Amino acid sequence: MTTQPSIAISQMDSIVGDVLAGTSFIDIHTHLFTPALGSLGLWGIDELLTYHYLEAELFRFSPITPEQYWTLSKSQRADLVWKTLFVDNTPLSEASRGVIAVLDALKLDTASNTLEPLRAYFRKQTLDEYVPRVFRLAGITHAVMTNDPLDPEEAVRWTRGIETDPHFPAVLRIDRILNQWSAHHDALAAQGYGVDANAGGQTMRELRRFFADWVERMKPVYMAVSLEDTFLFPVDDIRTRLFREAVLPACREFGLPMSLMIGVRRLINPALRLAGDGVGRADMHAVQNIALEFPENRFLISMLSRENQHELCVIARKFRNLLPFGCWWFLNNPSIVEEMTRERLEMLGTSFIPQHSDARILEQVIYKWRNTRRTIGPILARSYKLLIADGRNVSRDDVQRDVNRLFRTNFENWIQRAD
Ligand code: RAT
Ligand code: ZN
Repeated sequence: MTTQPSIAISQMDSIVGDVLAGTSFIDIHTHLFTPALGSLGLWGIDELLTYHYLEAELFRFSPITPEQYWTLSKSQRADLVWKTLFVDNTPLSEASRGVIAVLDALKLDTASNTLEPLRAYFRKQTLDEYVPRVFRLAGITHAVMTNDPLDPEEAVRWTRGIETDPHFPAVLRIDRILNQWSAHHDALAAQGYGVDANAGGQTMRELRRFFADWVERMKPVYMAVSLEDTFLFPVDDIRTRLFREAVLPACREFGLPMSLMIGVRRLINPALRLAGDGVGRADMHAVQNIALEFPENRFLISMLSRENQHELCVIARKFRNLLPFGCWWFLNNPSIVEEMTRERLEMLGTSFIPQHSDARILEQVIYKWRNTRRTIGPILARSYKLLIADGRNVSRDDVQRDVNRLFRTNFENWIQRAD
């Protein structure tokens, strides 16, 4: 039992808000890169405005066709997005409001008619000072990366060797291997591994050797894949075999959790490119079967469809090797974050990770984490108020312990636990 004084119900919102503001989080899934990976890392106003979430919105407001849009230069695209979504229209959507919040946090003009003054500001920043400042503004200590060993631009940098950066832990992302083996086994072969199109012969052993080499090179904190809404497991296909015979054994060997992000419906509008993906409800039998078949693997799980969230909570209650995380992509809107977080607290207590940013552009962590704190604060406070009403005092230490768990130690324990 707590020895600290109980928080009065009337103080709860402000104390929870305080604790959230005063706790630095670990951002467990981003598409950011350590500065050591050079031009792979995106930042600045042109990148912020050409984020694919905003590109999708642009085509709802502008008559430009995707084909015309892709012929423009990056700065022309940014100019068009700014004029369309921020000057000619009110930036009310979550992604557009995010740009406003970033500009405001950096004390820049949020209603500028042109981008030039903003560009001038970003040109003056140097990453060694700017990255820590952005992390401070976002209230995070770490941005976990997404690293693709079969991306030619990225692989060459890792192979040459980069200095590891404790603030940007790596993640071995294996979509190309698990989702498109037929298109990518050649790339593995080109890196010197004896794999073949049918995943026969030495393939599994060689793929495990590939993982061992990349684990050594990247020192990842977990392995990851995103999967379509149609994903089923097990089925009689190459992916099931790769998963069973190479990926999960490698995770066990190196003590790494496997992250499964399930529910994307790829390129429902191909002309939009990265902005063209959609969502579909997935069959949760796949998650259940995986959890049951591999009790010695640990899984981070995020479902993209709102309709899958309740089932995920139920399955997580039955399988301690599953850790639900994040309100991913189309779910990262206050209305849905609210609903999902309440449901998770009610069904899982603090045994989940409420959010990750999925930031692709450095400064996005500022608005994404600010919004998370703003949305989740009242949800947490509400749970404590209910607990007090039911007869248990809640101290500031209790709140601090829970916030640490949700936004730091659940993840730290998951990536360190060797059982
Ligand atoms: O949220 C996004 O930016 C998506 O485009 C995806 O990258 C997704 O988060 C993923 O990791 O596959
Ligand atoms: Zn992502």
